[in-house]
Amino acid sequence: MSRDILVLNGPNLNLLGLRQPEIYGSDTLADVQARCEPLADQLNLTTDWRQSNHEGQLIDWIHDARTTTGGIVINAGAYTHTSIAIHDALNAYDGKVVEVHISDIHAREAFRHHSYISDRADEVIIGKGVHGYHLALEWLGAAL
Ligand code: CA2
Repeated sequence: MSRDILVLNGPNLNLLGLRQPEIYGSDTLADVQARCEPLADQLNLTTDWRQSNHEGQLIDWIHDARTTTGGIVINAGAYTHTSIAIHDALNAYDGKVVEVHISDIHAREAFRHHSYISDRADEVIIGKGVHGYHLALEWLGAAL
């Protein structure tokens, strides 16, 4: 199985580290990526990091990943709680799926408690801050 991993980030995660540090911390997405890359190397994984604010773009990238990757790490942002379309795209994906949330979605507003991603995900990492991305790569490193 391929050890190429798509790390997919959804809407507003381009603002990570720039706003609401009390919830999401002060690292930017670029900081998180830079810190994860040496770990990915150690685990013999190759990562492709992408972020989009557009549901269709995220779905197109999931479709492209079907033939090129062994796993997807996905923080779908608020689409987690709304998108049957992303759920369906992940169901058409045969590799491993790890869902990451920086904050503890179960300790926040009720509308964040349900995830359309979780029932497809092979592993779910919630509320560990940006360290959740490291944990996701470690899980995939062992699983693939
Ligand atoms: O905790 C997470 O990782 C979330 O997926 C983040 C989403 C939120 O809608 C989910 O319920 C939980 C929001 C990402 C927005 O990120 C921002 C970061 C800084 C400033 C504003 C938004």
